[in-house]
Amino acid sequence: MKEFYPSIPQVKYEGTTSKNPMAFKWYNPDELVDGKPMREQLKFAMSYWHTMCAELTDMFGVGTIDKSYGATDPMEQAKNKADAAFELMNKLSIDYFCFHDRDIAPEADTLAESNRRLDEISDYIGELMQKYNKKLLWGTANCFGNPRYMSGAGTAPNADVFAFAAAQIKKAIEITVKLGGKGYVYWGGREGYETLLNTDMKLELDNLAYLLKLTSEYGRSIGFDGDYYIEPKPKEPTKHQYDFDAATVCGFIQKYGLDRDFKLNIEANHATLAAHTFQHELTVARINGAFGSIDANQGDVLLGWDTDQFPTNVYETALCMLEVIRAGGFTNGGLNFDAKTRRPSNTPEDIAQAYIAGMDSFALGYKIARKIVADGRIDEFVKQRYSSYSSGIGKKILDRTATIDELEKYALGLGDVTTNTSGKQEYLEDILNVIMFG
Ligand code: XUL
Ligand code: CO
Repeated sequence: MKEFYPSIPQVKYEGTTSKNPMAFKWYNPDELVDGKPMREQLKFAMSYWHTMCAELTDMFGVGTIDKSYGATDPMEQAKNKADAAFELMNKLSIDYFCFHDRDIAPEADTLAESNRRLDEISDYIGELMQKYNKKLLWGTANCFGNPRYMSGAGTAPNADVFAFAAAQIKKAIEITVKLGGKGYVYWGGREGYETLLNTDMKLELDNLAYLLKLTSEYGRSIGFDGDYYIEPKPKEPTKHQYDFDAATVCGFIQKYGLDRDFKLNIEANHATLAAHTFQHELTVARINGAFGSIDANQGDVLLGWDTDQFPTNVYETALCMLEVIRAGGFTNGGLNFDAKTRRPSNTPEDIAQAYIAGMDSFALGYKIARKIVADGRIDEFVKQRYSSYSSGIGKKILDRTATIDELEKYALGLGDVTTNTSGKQEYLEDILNVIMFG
């Protein structure tokens, strides 16, 4: 079989003293952590759309990297692309991948022919999965790229578009099930609005919930036993995306009775676009019982859009992995690199280097997160901070047995509150630095 990445070697763990750019410094796939190899704890996934498809175009220029894989015929190209994808995953020790339907097989003029192409390519991908021992983390449908979706898919004002989206998602779930995927993502591509002057928000939200219900129930009926994920994002492409942030999505799935089936896929850059930290979004998901999977990337604090950079900020990866540990680790989810190199980083080696840096940053972040837990000072401080709820009036409040009259009587007897203690943020931040760099 043709080798697509001759300049990329089999990347191995060499430790932090290594100066070899094509080696892992922290990620040691087979190292046991808490009784499981790191590769099973972190469950890294390659995003097909960025890595295999996107040519690094931007608003001002065409692509800077060629992703035609030596073919002009679209189906031949799709097969070569699949060969290249598995070669790359293999060389980088990435066990999982994620795709949109249109990433793996080009859309045709009719839905029937698009579906036939998907059948053909997914057969081929299934063979490659066996050969290379790779797994599908999640599948999804691209219901945002084609002009038919210009005003949304499930939230489109045109019922024909709703029907088309439902059929497209039905097929994407079938392909996900066929390839053994344990996750199916709904990112609300253009599910949002540009102006309320032309928008019936209630109808759109009710329709969106109905689309999720219909398609997720269909998935269950054909044996999908994994998790459905909604991926929040506040804006881009639409001015206002309905799945704004984790809290909004949790409210939405609870309102429409979808919370038993749906969890969240939290993306770092989407969190910061919503003016939240990555850790905030993960915490909101966890406390709502909706922590599912992660799109690992990072934004740029100086830019107001989704830059989808490979994550290298270890402070962020450490706090992310702390939340993953608190959530009990990944079950069906994992860490999908929804990330791309910068436009001038336009070689295959740059792509490999970007994954190495991202995987190392998460492996290091995971190690730091485990140290934070083992150190125990931060958790202990938080426990102490709320200790007034472990006895007396506090316990009654926590047990929900306190009455309003009792609270009033108690408050009247206090004179004033003199028991507040410091939040010690700086002390905690210092502990974090000592754990990270000490
Ligand atoms: C877009 C985005 C998507 C989803 C899958 O910002 O994150 O790639 O992850 O549709
Ligand atoms: Co994403």
